[in-house]
Amino acid sequence: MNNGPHKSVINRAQGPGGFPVVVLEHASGYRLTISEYGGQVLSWIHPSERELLFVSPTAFFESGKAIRGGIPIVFPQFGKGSLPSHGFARTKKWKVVREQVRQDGPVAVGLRLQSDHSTEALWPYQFALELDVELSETLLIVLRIMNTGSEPFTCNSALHTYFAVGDVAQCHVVGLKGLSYVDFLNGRARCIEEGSELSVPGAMDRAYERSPEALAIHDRDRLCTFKITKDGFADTVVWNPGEEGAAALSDMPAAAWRSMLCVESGNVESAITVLPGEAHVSAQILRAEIQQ
Ligand code: TA6
Repeated sequence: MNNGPHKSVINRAQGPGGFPVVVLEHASGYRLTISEYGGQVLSWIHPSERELLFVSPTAFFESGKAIRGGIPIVFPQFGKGSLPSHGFARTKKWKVVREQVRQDGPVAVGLRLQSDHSTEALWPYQFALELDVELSETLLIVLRIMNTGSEPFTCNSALHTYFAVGDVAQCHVVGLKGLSYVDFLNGRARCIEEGSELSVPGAMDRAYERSPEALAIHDRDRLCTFKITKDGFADTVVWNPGEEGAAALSDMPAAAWRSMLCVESGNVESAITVLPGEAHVSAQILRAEIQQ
């Protein structure tokens, strides 16, 4: 039972760039904003009014361009390749297909994206994606990838979460010890994570393979711990562009590299194959614990 002073409610609004957004408010005081463009969570606010996700102050909010921050949906390709970087799902307009407001449970919204001529011109398969976002004292995101065609397809998927941190150099990630990872900043060298706490003092771009269901990010600067629980996402990507990398991005100030850390649940090194008529379901739960 929610005993918070707030009421659970869902509102529609116009977000940055005029993109329609859905705003979820939960009785616990947590709030969330999701953009229909990209099906992208843009804001997740703690009851203390602290923003928990990073969105670049110079992010683009223009059709056809990816929004730098929040929780971009990566599909059907991770990273660079024959398709636009991280695929096309994050630059398409999704449709709100479900809203659920309960005073004694999560507030939820469902969005859907299905293949069309524009996607089939890029990637010749029929699919439907459904994204379920449930806000309570945690943030649950479920991604269903359905094969609505007659041919099997193989794809990547990821929730490319940009966590807001005080100073990334004072953060570390726990749960990766002993895992094999691909180091994208070192010619895709395969290495083994030796440490029980991964510090991110600067640029880093690694895909940890077959990572555990539970990981944590400890932000010693803002006295905040993010707990990540995942299912159906085999890998975890840890990315920070560093100052030079951020300076090379047209939608991120150089100094902003310190204020974010991407820890992404994904099927990156382990692509997924979906047979006709079948669906692949993956989920991630985020919890923020702030030491008051
Ligand atoms: O998730 C890490 C990564 O693949 C990095 O290599 C970097 O390219 C980042 O994603 C951001 O990609 P984007 O296409 O959003 O600029």
